[in-house]
Amino acid sequence: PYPQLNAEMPGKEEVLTLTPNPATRDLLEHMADLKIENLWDRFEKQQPQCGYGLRNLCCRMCQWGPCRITAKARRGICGRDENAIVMANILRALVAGLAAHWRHAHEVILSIIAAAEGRANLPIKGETRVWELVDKLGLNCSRDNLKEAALKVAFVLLEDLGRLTWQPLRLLEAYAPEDRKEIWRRLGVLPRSGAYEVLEALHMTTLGGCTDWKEMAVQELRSALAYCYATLFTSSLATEILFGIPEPKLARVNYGVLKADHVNILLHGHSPVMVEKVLEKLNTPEIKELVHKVGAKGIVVGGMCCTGDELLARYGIPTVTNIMGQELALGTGAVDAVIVDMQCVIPGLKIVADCFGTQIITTCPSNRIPGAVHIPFDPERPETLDKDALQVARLAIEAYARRDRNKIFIPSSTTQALVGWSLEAILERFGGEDKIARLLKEGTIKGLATVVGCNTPKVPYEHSHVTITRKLIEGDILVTTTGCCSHALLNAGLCDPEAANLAGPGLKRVCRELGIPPVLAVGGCVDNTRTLRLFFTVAQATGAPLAQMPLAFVGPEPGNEKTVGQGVSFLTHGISNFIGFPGPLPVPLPSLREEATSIDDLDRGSTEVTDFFAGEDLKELLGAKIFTEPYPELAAQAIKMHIKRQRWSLGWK
Ligand code: XCC
Repeated sequence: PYPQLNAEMPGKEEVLTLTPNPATRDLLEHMADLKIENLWDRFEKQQPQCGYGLRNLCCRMCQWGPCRITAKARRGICGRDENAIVMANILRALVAGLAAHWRHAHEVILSIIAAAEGRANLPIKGETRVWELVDKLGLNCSRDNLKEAALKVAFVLLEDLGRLTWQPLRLLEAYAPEDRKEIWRRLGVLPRSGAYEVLEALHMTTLGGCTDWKEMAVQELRSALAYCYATLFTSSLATEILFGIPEPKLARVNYGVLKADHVNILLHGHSPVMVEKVLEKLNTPEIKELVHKVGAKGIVVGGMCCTGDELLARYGIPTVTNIMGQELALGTGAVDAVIVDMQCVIPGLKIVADCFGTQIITTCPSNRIPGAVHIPFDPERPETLDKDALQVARLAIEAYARRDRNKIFIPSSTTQALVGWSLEAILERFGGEDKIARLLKEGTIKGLATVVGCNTPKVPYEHSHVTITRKLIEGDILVTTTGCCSHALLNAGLCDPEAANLAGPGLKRVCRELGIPPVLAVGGCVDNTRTLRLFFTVAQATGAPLAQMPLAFVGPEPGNEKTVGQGVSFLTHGISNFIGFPGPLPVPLPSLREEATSIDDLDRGSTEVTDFFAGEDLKELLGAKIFTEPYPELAAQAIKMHIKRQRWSLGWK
């Protein structure tokens, strides 16, 4: 039998001690007092988790199984070995994440089409982005017809989502650095489209399909490029076309933004199209009158997860928390309604909502929740969008009157942040990419790291995100952030210009001169492309190849299947990954390290696959590899060493 792993999993006590946001602690204790269950309670009940599953050594890809690899049974029933099983599991996780971003991109692109054809009452605010794409894609458009241009761009993006015959991705051709394209061509990993690569990965991994793990690894890289250019770039750029490119602005964040005597509405999910409309409706005289009628003093809108990040970046709408804080937010008893779109809305949200009479409104047909009110947005039937958004707004306000308001507990803390760091905003504030290149070369800023991703109950909540980031900025490394990690860093005050005090001398000086924080919140997870484009631009300005630059992708608390593609996207560009426990790769688990000689080799999961991604093979092919380190202090150390090594290789002191 495999050794028990639960000894490594943090219990509630450890979470209470280490989690950096005092509001989290207060709410965890408050919910325990009220005897309301949350994900930490369920996590405890799941211990010990399956050792085979933890190592990706369990195969469930047919109905002969499930099979698992043991010292006695070295192969599954069909004959698959551990390498093929592990690689297939990782590949399937990556394309599941791809499918999620694909659906997000699809909704936003169809919304542009509806807007441009005049069928939806939606704006096209990102004029600059439309013309940039027209030029980069070489489209033939008349300069005085924005709608026609947006329509043409949208159809190209749509093609990248779904093309089934061989042709390289248009967005990859338009945005990827030339030296990278050459490497991908040589490796044969250029993708056809988002949809095609998902289907091919599923096809390869089904019973009796591909059992050569190396070919599946090639499909992993190909799928990651589809993920990056066909779904992340498309979602991010399409959203900018509709709603504009964010600019820097001050905001307040954290649970304390909720107000007991206001209607508190949380917006949650990823695709911000419907909620943009709802925001518009919340400002109408009709809704304001309703607020007055239900006896509230006003409306507080707060954001969660990536929809929250989008609205924070664009409008400075306060964010509250991330995926693992969603039950805690409702645990305040102050939330009247949560309007959700797609992804990362956990079922536990509705369970806590029912304890307080909070109204949950679902707006995406893919994300239904039993017992929630469903008012769907369909970009192919956008005629009812205004009416539906008004109805959503009305329901959210009316919930205030119905709810029991005796159990409200709002932790007082709020934090200031300077947000809205689109690529353009960063370049403008620095005075261009050449300035950033100079600061890097002379060593005033030692490197650039993006610290991103989800949360996982397998490490003390938000502790890794905040600890690593603090250490990096102390070491003069400028950090960008998105997604759930950004909520941790925002609430910890690291996105406040005042956090310059926590930075090393070089970074501190730069932050003070430019009035920026040492951690730049660039948006939702699809906006990792903003960081990627920043990396491309700065590398080009220094004249160094991407793979030699002092850059890092850091995902300390991976949770969702979507995180696999994020990391591998950066990897394909020659940017090494630093992943916390439990990474998507089967690496020796902490409890096993000391005992590594006394346990069966298989305890590592698939050795060959691990060696490929975390060893020198991939480094040789792509110039980057995956490091896994669950302990945040050690992870920060490893990242700083990596940055140093990269600088040495360039002859930068
Ligand atoms: Fe979801 Fe995007 Fe992960 Fe957070 S970070 S858990 S994917 S909300 Ni994107």
